Amino acid sequence: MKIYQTGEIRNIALIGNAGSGKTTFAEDMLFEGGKITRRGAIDSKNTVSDYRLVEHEQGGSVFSSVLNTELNGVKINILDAPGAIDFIGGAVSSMSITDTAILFLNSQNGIEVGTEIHWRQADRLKKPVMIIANHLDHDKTNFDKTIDEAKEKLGKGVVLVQYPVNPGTEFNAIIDLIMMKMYKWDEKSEKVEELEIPDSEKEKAEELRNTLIEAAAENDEKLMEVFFEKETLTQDEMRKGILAGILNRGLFPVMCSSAKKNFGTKRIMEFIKNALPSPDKAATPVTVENQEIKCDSTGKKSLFVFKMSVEEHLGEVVFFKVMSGKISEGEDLINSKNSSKERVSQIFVSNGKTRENVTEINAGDIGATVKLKSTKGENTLSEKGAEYVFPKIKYPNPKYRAAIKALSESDEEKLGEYLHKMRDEDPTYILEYSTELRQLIIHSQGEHHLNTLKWHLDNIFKLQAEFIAPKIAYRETITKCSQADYRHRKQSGGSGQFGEVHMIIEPFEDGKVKPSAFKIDGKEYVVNVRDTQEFELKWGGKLVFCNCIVGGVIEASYMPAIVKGLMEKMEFGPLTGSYARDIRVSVYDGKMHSVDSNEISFKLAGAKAFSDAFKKAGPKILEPIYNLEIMVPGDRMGDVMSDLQGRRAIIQGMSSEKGFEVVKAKIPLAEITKYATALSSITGGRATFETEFSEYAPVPGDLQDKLIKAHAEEEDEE
Ligand SMILES: Nc1nc2c(ncn2[C@@H]2O[C@H](COP(=O)(O)OP(=O)(O)OP(=O)(O)O)[C@@H](O)[C@H]2O)c(=O)[nH]1
Ligand SMILES: [Mg+2]
Repeated sequence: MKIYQTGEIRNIALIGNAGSGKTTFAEDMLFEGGKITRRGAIDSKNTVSDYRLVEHEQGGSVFSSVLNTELNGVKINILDAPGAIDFIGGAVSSMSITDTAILFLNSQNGIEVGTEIHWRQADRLKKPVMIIANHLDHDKTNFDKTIDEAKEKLGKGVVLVQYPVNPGTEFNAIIDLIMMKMYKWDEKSEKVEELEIPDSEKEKAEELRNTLIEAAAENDEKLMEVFFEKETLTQDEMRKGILAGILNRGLFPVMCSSAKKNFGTKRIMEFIKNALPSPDKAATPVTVENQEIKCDSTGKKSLFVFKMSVEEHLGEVVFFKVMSGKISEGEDLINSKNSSKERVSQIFVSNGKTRENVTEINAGDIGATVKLKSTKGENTLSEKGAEYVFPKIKYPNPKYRAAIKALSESDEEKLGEYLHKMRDEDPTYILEYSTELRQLIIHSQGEHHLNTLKWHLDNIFKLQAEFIAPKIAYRETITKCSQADYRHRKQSGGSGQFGEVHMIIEPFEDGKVKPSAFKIDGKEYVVNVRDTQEFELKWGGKLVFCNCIVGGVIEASYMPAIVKGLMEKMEFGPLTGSYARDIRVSVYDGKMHSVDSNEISFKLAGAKAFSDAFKKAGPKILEPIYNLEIMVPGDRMGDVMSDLQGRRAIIQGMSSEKGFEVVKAKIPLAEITKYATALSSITGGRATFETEFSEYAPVPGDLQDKLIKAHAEEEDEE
C-alpha cells in the first residue's frame, strides 16, 4: 500500500444521530475509493464498518470503526462513530484524534436529539465541523426545515455549499455552489453526471453562492479585500476561505447526499480533499506539559493510542494516530505511562475487520498494531528522549450504575477479566470494586449501554452474570456531645485484664476550636488537652483524638491502643455498619492497674465507651450528594422540574445556554441510579446530564429509620 505524506491525509469522524446514515455513507466512500467492489447495506448486515455481531443484532453501530479510502492520491481516514447516545464514547474518541467532524443530519427529522448531543461534544472538543444533509431521497424529507433548524440550533455559521433541486422520492439533482454545476444521478447506472445549472435554478444558485462567498471571505482579511474589490472569489479563494472558517469554527459548510443511493458521495469526497484540513493544518496538539507538538514527519516519533479492540484471531488491536515523526515497522518506542519499551513490529491500516500491512506511516496518519506488551488506550508511545504525554480523552461522566455478579461464584475472576476487556474497548464503562460495599459496580452511559455489556457476556464471553441493585456508601456521624465510660476487667486464672476509659465525643468540622469544657445532661466537664491527633479517614472526613489525661491516670503509651479501638468502631458504625466520620474524641479520665493493664484492655475499653457514647450523641446516617447539571429543551423544563422534586433534589440555579435550559441541582445518589432512563422517558431523549460527587449530607428521618431497620434485618439473617 502507498505511503501517504502528511499533506495527503484527511482525518474525519462521522458523527450524528443514530440512523442518520453515517455507516452507509462510509460504505459509499469505500466504494468510490475502490476499497470495495460492492456496497454492503445495513439491512443486509454486510457493511465494512458495522462488522460486529452486536451491530448486526442491534441494526446500528455500537463501537467506532476505523476505515480508510482514497481519492486522487489523498487518503481519507474515516472514523465511523455510533450515533446512539449511550455509545457516545465512540464519537468522543473519534473526534479527539480527527481533524474534522462530519455531522450527519437526517433530513426527514431535522435536528434530532443525537445531533444536538454530538454537536455539543464537538463544541466542547473545539472540533471543526462540516455538515451533510442526508436521507434526501426520502418521501418525508424536508431540506429547508432541516437547514432552518440547523441554523437556529447550531448557529449562523451553517452555510450551504450545495442544495438539492428535488428532495423527496424523485431526488436526483444537486446544485453545487463552488463548482456552479448541477450533479444528476441516474437511477439505472447509479452514475452521476455533471451538467450546467438549468435556467430555472440560476437565480437561486447565484444568490446562495453569494452568501457562501461572503461567509468564506469573512474568515480571512486578504480574501475580504479581494471580495470588496472584485465582489466575488475564485473557486480556490472560496476553498481557502472555507478552510479558514472551518478551522476557526466560524463556518459549518453543508453538503447533500443520499447515502442509500450513493448520490453525492464522490463530490463530498472531493470537497474533503480540497477544502478540509490535512493534519498539519489543524490545531497543533499539546502535551500535558503544554508543549506544542507539530504534526511533522521529520519530528521526533510519537503516537497516541485512541482505541483498542479485541479481534478474532488477532487478539488485542491497538489503534493509534502518529502525532509526530515517521514510524517504521520494527520501531522501538517507549510508553511514557509506565516507561516500558514497546516494539511496533507490524503496522497496518484497517477497513473494519480487513487489514493491509504498511512498512511505515507518517505524522498525522492513523494505523494499528498488535502484540504490544503493556500499552492501553490513551497511552503515548514516543522515541527515546521525547517522552511526550498527550492528554487523556475527556469522556462524559458516567450516568447509570449497577452492580454485577457472576451466577456461579467460580466465575467471579473471569467476569472481572471480561469486564476489563469491555472497558478497554469502550472506556465509558467504568469498573469499580467497592471493598466497602462488597460489590462490583459498573458505571455506564445508560441502561442500553449496560444491556449491551450484558449482551457481550451472554453471547461473546458466554458467562452468566446478573445485575443487582448497587448499594449506597452511607456514612455515619453524630450531631451532639455525649459522655461515656467503660471498665474492661477480666480475671481468669493467672494474669487478668484491666483498662478503664472515660471519654466525651462531639461532632467535628475543620477549624473547630480546641475543647475546654462541656455541659452534658446538666453536668459540667472541664478538660485540659495535652495532645491532639487528627486522622484523615480513607473513606473521607476525620477522626480527631484529644488526650486530656491528667495526673497520669492512664499512661500515654496506652493511647495508641485506645485510638485503635476507636478506629475499629469508626469502620463499622453502630447504625448501619457504614463508615463513621467527623468525630472528635476527648479522653479525659480512666484507670490503670499496675499488673493487669495491657494494650488489649485499653483497646476494648476505648471501643466500648465510644460505641456507648456514639449511640447517645444523636447519630445520623449521611448519604452521598451529587451535583447534577441537566441540559433540557425549554418545552420540557416543567416535567423535568417536577420529577426532580420527587427525587429530593435541591435546585441551585437555572440558566439558558445555546437554546437549552440548564438546571443545576444537588441530589442524593440514591435518587439518580437510573436517572438516565427516567430523564430520557420524560424528555423523549432530548435532555442530557452530568453528575459529580459533591458532599455527604444527613438523610431524612424516615429514611434513616428504614435504613437502620434494613441493616438490623440483614444482621439477623447473617
Ligand atoms: N432512504 C434513505 N435511507 C438511508 C440513507 N442513509 C441511510 N439510510 C438507511 O438508514 C438506516 C440507518 O443507516 P446507518 O448507515 O446505519 O446510519 P448510522 O448513522 O450509521 O446509524 P448508527 O450507526 O446507529 O449511528 C439504514 O437502514 C440505511 O439503509 C439515505 O440517504 N436515504
Ligand atoms: Mg453507524
